[in-house]
Amino acid sequence: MAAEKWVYMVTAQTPTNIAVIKYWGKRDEVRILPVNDSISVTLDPDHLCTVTTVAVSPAFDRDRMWLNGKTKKHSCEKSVIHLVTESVSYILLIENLEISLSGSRYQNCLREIRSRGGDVEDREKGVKIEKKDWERLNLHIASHNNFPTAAGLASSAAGFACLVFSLAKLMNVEEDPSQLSAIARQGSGSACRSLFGGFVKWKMGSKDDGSDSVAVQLADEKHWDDLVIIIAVVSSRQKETSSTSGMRESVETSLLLQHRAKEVVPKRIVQMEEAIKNRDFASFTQLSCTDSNQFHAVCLDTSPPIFYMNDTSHRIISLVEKWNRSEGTPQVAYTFDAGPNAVLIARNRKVAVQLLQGLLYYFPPKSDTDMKSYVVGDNS
Ligand code: 2P0
Repeated sequence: MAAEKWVYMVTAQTPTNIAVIKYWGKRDEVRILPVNDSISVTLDPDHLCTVTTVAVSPAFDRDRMWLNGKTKKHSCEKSVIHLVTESVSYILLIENLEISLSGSRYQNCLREIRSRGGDVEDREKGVKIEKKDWERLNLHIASHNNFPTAAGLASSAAGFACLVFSLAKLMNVEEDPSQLSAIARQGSGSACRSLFGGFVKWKMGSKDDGSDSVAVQLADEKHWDDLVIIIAVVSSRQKETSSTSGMRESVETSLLLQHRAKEVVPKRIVQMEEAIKNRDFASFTQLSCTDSNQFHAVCLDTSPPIFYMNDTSHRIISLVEKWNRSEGTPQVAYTFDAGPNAVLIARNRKVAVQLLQGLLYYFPPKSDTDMKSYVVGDNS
């Protein structure tokens, strides 16, 4: 490795994903192995996503990470780290935004990815890194979510998927996305599903080492591109019970979770795969809605009970249920993660427009700021 003070970097952008058959509960907390399979849809990368720049240099004295620095392009302020790739120029304000990488989830991801690093050579920039160098070279990581962190919008899914993906590119790791998904899974379970677009299944696997607990793509993003996803942000506050501690308490105390994992989800997974394959919106809606409701029932069955949805969430469910019944055939599917925000999946654009009109009528924004809270995603 040359002794020059070069910096070599890669920037990646990764979307978040929304589960339509939920992951809730681990059988192994360290390796992050789930108690059931799950299925998700990955959002359009231009909407809810994480952008991460990873950089390596012999000048870096330790691994460091900054989260959610304000992106500010073409500035040269002192407290700024300027990260440039071929296509993107990012400057992240780093003051007070450094986070610790000492947690086992970060350490597991970094260790796994470093051990798979390959040779990298960029003659123009004078960069020559050999496989063995990855163990001792230090990394700088700057990551930014374009949506509220830890508000039940799967920020950790996009975050860890993007971290693993960008590091794999930086280190010239020659693994396929499923193999990378098993590394991202060790950062946050749901992250493994964000390594693919379209519809994705996270197979729980059966091996103790987790090597078969990976994500696979069921259908790509073009397969069912009539669907429009609207996220109604009911609250962007951080949730009171983190998913990690919530699911631990559910595993320890909820009998419904045991029944769900063993008896209910395996059948639903088969039915959901079939519904996606056939673009069967009626079955898709029925499965998504009942699975979301059962996940929240498990939360209520947990001791002490966990409340992720609020009155507004419940009103949105009633509205959608009434509308679907009045039309005779489902128009909109709903699903709620570990928070009160509604993820609404309209069968097509026309329905999405009607849905937005309905939301604005029944939940009129009180201010311009509220208006901006209607975050609209679209997977077409
Ligand atoms: C899901 N959720 O399938 C479910 C539905 C929330 C409700 O995956 O402990 O942040 O990092 O593995 O991945 C949220 O859990 O939890 C989640 P960890 P994660 O999307």
